[in-house]
Amino acid sequence: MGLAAAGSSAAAGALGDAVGADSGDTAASADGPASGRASNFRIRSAQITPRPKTRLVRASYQVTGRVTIVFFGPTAHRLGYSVAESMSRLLSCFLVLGGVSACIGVSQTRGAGGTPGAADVASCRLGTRPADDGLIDDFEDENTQLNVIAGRDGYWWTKHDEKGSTIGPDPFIPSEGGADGSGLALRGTGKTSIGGPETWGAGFGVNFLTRQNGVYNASKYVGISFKAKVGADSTRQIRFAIGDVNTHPNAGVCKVCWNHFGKDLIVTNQWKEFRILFSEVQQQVGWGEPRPAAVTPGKLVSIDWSIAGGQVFDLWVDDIQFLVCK
Ligand SMILES: [Ca+2]
Repeated sequence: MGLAAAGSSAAAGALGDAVGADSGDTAASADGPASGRASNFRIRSAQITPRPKTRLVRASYQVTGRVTIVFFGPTAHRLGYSVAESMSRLLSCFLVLGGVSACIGVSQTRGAGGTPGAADVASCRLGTRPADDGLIDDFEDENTQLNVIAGRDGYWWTKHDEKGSTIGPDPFIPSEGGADGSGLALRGTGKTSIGGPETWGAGFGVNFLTRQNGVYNASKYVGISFKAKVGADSTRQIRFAIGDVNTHPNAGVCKVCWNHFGKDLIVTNQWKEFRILFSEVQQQVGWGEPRPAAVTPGKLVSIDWSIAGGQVFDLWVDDIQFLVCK
């Protein structure tokens, strides 16, 4: 998504950062300097034109202060709401520079430096709901394979470092006592060691595909939800992460792998639903190569829940689903 407004380069720059704008798909025209006061801006006219043979539209907004904002962006369908709405929101972000952070939620993000595989990340103005074909697993079938839906066929696995960290049960099968009164959930228990960089802890997760080197196209979804709780004596600090084409070694891209896009969570003793959008997950700071700006939903490899070193853990998850926009 590109946006630029001549006459206020600082403002355009700030917005460019917020929406991941790229100079290759932006344009601007103006016949005079813009006023720095947001209250001076009003939309005078708008023109939205589809660009033939592309998935883009060209939106031109004439505002007071004699500034024309020209916007090239994806079709309304791709972002899940109308171009007019998105433009209005972007414009609001532009006019109220203090609200730049609010712009990020509607942004697309391009991989830094043209990183291979970096792609669009959308989020939802009206919230999310489980996708009709979004169930990853509810564990009620008692097996160790995720639900075979929408091309997914992977199996659950555990991981732990070689410095003494543990995880069970073995075999790693669903345990009785699911969320919302259901029969089964996936439970991982163990203890992680304290030490140097090789003491990275333990966790469990699933690859979407059994095929080696397989990447799963989840671009029709916007995130993942799940329910989770921890046992009474467990750490509450859990990291949920999504491995993709740029972070998982199976995809053959990363030089420093395993820094998946994720979110650090506090999980309580009561079942609670977490909704994690692709637009909000981030790599951990300071390591990993490459380090693109966002996860690539079109090329996912895995999801997992991890416990860092020096913890006792008893983590339960259930009802794991892909999300779409409402
Ligand atoms: Ca269940």
